[in-house]
Amino acid sequence: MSAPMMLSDEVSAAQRDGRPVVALESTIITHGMPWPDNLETARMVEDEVRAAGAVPATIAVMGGAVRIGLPPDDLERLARADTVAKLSRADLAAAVAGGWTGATTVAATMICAHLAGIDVFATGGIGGVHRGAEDSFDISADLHELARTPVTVVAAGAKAILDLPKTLEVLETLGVPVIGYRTDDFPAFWSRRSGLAVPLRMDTPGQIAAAHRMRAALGLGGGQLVANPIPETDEISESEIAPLIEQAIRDTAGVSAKDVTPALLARIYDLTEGRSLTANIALVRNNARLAAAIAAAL
Ligand code: PSU
Ligand code: MN
Repeated sequence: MSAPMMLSDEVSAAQRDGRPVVALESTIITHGMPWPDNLETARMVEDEVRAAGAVPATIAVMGGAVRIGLPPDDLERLARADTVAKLSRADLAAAVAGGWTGATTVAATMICAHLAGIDVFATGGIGGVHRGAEDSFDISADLHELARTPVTVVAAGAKAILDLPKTLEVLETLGVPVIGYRTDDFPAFWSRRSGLAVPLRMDTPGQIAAAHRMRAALGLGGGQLVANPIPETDEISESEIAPLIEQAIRDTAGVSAKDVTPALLARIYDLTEGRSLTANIALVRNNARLAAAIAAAL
């Protein structure tokens, strides 16, 4: 049995002609941003990829198939829907087999991108080790996926709601290359710097593409995390956001499992009066541009 997969016309044409393709996730649309900013952002991010000379492939599960590239109507349907499953490796097959509508997280998007032969993927920030994970054991499946699926993921670091030192430790344990793009400091999503050293640094898309190919040549398997800091003009400083993150964690006590990240993002949106969303949009667009350049280099 082969995977039920449906490519958009735009993506099939690009693959036929050997043009660069960038995968985009859909959980950020359904669980990461409010309507209608979510749809507007999804469109802007796709346009950012196109403007940079690549073709966007937004990934989701709809109608019993893995969808690679969503035509405008389906994108809008997904963005408007209010009962969409948040899919990771554990529930991807159940969702496709069961005909659910589901949004793919970083982990599930990597799996689907790889199935479709797409090497590069842009998102906002990956999931990681939550604060208090020593009690809750809440560690995102995104980290394990980076260790096993050969896709290069461009993100503005890991979301600052997480325990960033522990997230970097787990990435190191799992053998995931964490590459600072033109930075020596691991970016903290809304802020450019976390104060933590990033293990590797590269300054050109060509270097990142070469490292991606070399992992395959060496038989290493797994992906790479490219940590691309939010543009300076859009960042929220660490000193401003840190107390709001702590407040949001207190306010969402009792939320667990898959609901943790969406609840924290929504609370921080309120506490920053929407500025966290403006920053999130800017950083995703910035990641889309870099991902397109890496895909072109590959
Ligand atoms: N990047 C964003 N916003 C998001 C996400 C990424 O800017 O909402 C999503 C991704 O889909 C990521 C998920 O995989 O958050 C992490 O969820 P969890 O912590 O439950 O693994
Ligand atoms: Mn979790």
